[in-house]
Amino acid sequence: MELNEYQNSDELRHDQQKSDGGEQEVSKPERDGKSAAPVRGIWSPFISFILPGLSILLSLVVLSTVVILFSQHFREVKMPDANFKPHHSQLKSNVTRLSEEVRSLLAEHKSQMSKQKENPPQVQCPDQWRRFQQNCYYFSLVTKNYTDAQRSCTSMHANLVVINSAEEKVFLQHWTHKGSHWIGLSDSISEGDWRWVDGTDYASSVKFWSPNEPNNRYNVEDCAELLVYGEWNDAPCNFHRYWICEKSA
Ligand code: 2F8
Ligand code: CA
Repeated sequence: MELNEYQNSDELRHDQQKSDGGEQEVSKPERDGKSAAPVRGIWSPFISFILPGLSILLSLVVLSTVVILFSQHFREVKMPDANFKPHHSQLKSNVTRLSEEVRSLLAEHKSQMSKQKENPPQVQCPDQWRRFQQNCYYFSLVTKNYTDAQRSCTSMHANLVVINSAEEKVFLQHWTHKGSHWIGLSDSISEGDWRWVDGTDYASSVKFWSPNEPNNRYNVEDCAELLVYGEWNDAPCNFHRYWICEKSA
C-alpha cells in the first residue's frame, strides 16, 4: 500500500538525510533490484487533493470571469438603447422648436417684405437725376439724334425712358416744358411694329399718342418723341431732340 511505503523507515531516514544537508539525490538507490518511488510519495497529496482543488478553483475563476465579461458586454449593448430614447425625444423636441423658429422667422420676413412694399426705402438718385417712385430720370440739356441719345443713356447705365403709367407721364411733362424729348419707343425694325427699348410689351402698355399720330409722315418717322404738353409724336430719328434717360433707383 502507498501509506506503508511512505512509512518505510529507510525512506524516512533518507528524507532526514536530505533535510540535514546530506544526500541531494532525489532518486533512491536501487534496493532488491527494484527502483524505490520517494518522489511519488512526496507529490502524492498534491496530485490527489491540491491539484484537483486548484483545477476546480481555476475553473471557478475562469467561469466567474466569463460571467462578468458577459454581463459587462450586455450592459454596454443595452446602454445605448437605454440612452437612445431620451436622446431621440430631445432631437424630436429640437426639431419641433427649430421648425417653430423657422415658421416665425418666415412670418416676420413676410411681414417686413409687405411693409417694405408699402413704404419702400428711399434710395438716392445720382446728381442731376430726378427721382420718381423707384426710378431715376435724367433730362438732357442738349439735343442729339435718337441713336446718340440712346447711346448717351446706356453710357450712364440707363435707357431712353419707358412710359408705363399716366402718373409717370405727368411727372415727365413737368420737366419737359422746353421742347420735345426722345423716349425709348421706335418702329425702326418694321413699320408699325412699335417696340419699347427695354422690351416692355407695347400692345398692352398705356399709349399717349397725340391725335392722328403716329402718322409716319413722309414715310420717314420711326422714333417717338414726347411733346411739351405730354403727348407723343413719331418723328424722323435723325432729328435732334432733347432726351430722357431712366434707370432703377
Ligand atoms: O416734325 C414732324 C411732325 O410735324 C408735324 O407736327 C408738328 C406733324 N403733325 C401733323 O401732321 C399734324 C407730325 O406728324 C410730324 O411728325
Ligand atoms: Ca408724326
